[in-house]
Amino acid sequence: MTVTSEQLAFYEQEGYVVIKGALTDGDLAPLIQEHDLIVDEIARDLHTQGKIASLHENEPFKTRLARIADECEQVDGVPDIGNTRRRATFDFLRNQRLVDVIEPFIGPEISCNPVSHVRPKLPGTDVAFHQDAVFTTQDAKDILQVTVWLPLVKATEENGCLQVQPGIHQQRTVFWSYSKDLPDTEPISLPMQKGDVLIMHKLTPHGSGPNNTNAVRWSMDLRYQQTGEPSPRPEWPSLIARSRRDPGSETTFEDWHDAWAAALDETPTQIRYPRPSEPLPFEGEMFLDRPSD
Ligand SMILES: O=C(O)CCC(=O)C(=O)O
Ligand SMILES: [Fe+2]
Repeated sequence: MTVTSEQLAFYEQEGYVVIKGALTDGDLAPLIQEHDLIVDEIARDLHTQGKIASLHENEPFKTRLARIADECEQVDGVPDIGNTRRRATFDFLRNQRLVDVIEPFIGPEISCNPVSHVRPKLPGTDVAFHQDAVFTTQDAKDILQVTVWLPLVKATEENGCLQVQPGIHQQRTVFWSYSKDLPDTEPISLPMQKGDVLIMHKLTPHGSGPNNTNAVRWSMDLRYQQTGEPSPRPEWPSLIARSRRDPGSETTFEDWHDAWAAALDETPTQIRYPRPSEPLPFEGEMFLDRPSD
């Protein structure tokens, strides 16, 4: 699937664009199966410890973790990508159809940085509005980076699909203390089907309302940037998803796996970097410079 010039223009204007049907069920199935297995492992572990009475084995992917969480308060998610470091997840981060969608936004030298997550949004939970530009060291604050958000189950208003504040990126401002400073504009909801991919500017405020269903709104939120630029979280590994200049430099599963294991040994929990206390102008490139078409 190629991204059209209309979609690129929409992105530059609005600060987000949904590419419908960018991925196939076959692209998502291994990732979903892998997370189904991760949930199964969590269930067996808690059951062995006597913390849940049932394995909830007959529940499908979209509800099983919620039923486990109902029984056991300590369950509020699953271990993240770098902690589990599984092969289908790695393969997905480099999925050619996914990377094809990203290339028009940041160019052909593409890294996935470690501010990338799997997110099982449980019933009742929401996500406060923020810009992704705030999750960074000051060294990497100006990099060109896109957020790639995609659902693993259908995302609806009812289960708390993503919401964005269109056009705010054009203020070229980082609202570091977002809860007190973000502009107060009406957000729009972005219901999405499995296979749809949202590309979002790092200055676009977004969040999501409460999940008012009894199922889990599973999604991935990933960050891609140009290879060689500073990482917003340098203590954890990035991976080279595509290099047109030097395909041999693309990261292998084994290297990615071992880099995460070593990095988490050193720095097991996320560092929260100091943030400026006031909104500041964004000083990086807003968009990829591309020849006008
Ligand atoms: O999935 C959500 O509800 C919010 C995710 C988010 O903040 C992000 O993808 O950057
Ligand atoms: Fe975010």
